[in-house]
Amino acid sequence: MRMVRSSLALAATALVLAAAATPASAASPQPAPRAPKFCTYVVDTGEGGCFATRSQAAELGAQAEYKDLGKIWSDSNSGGSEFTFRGSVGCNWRYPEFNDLSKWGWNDTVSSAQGITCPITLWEHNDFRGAHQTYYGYNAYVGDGMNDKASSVSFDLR
Ligand SMILES: [Ca+2]
Repeated sequence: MRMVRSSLALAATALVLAAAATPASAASPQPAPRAPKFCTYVVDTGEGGCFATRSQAAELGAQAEYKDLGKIWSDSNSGGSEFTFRGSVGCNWRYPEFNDLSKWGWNDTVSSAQGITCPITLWEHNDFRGAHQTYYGYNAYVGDGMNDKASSVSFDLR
């Protein structure tokens, strides 16, 4: 999210101008930043949720048989909110549960990604469609081609 595209910068400028032209709106023209959230989804059980702290998120599905498949962040350099995909099945599997990031409010916002147990593939559209890119290990920035575009995630080897 933080790698601001020029269209977003223009929108912010328009907001400032609109606020200046309206005497009643003395509040900050910038929307307040959302507090970071830490989300976990356990594919084996279907349990998922977002929490205020990383340790709360880590408790969800912390059983030994579950592995962290990979993580995504809403900002570059693992900043902003964090989402951990956890499961016991492992790699080379297209988890149908991960076909639509908007289910968790994560559509078109991923800016950094980490393949942990598996490489992580980001897809431009939901249901694993459109442009896609596979990331190995930690990537501080997913690149201009995929920034703020991912709508589904898979862990299949490519
Ligand atoms: Ca998208």
